[in-house]
Amino acid sequence: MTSLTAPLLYSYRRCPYAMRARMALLAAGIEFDAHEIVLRDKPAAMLALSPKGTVPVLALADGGVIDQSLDIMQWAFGVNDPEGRWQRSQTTANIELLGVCDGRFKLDLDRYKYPERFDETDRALHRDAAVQALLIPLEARLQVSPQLGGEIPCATDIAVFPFVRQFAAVEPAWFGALPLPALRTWLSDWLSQPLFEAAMTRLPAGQATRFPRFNAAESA
Ligand SMILES: N[C@@H](CCC(=O)N[C@@H](CS)C(=O)NCC(=O)O)C(=O)O
Repeated sequence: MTSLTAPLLYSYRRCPYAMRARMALLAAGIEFDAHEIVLRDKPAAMLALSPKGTVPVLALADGGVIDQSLDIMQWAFGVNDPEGRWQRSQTTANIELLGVCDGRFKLDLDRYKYPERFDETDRALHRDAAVQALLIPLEARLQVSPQLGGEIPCATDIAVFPFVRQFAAVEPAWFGALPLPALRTWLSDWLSQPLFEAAMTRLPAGQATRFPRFNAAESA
């Protein structure tokens, strides 16, 4: 592989794991190239770096490869994290919440959103289980403070948000009627954040492109 001048992120715009990685890279002010992949036709270069074939994959200029979204977030905030987003995310409560998000909640979310992929006939069961597993505990947390990081966001907010967004978008009216007001406020705040908008920039598929820089100060 030719040497990289900037980290290269293999990404997929709508993937919640890739979203959290892009948001962390942008929040940390890291310049990176992104290669928007087509999931059914993954680039050979990406598979050579990470044969498990999931995005995101971050190829570093020093030859290192990081192929788990949370590890990419940790790496990004390890480079630059003036607000201490990573360190403030490392509470027992936040680590447990993230474990539920990536575990039980994701499993139920997939069976609720894509029942046909799982031969699932009772998607409401998974929808309700997802609410119990993550959304109700999230509501309890957000009743106490506006962000999982307290008054300002931490890495857990960034990591969990794309998954709650995906859940809410399956049946917006049903989600909107849930007795989860603090969660809804948190979600709509994140949906309108310039950081999220920047992370959702559309790039041409199939090639590496410099990801437009995000300047938090300019966007405030
Ligand atoms: N544990 C991985 C999970 C990543 C993942 O499952 N990404 C999905 C897209 S959202 C993927 O690439 N799936 C492979 C496929 O659909 O072929 C991470 O945190 O990065």
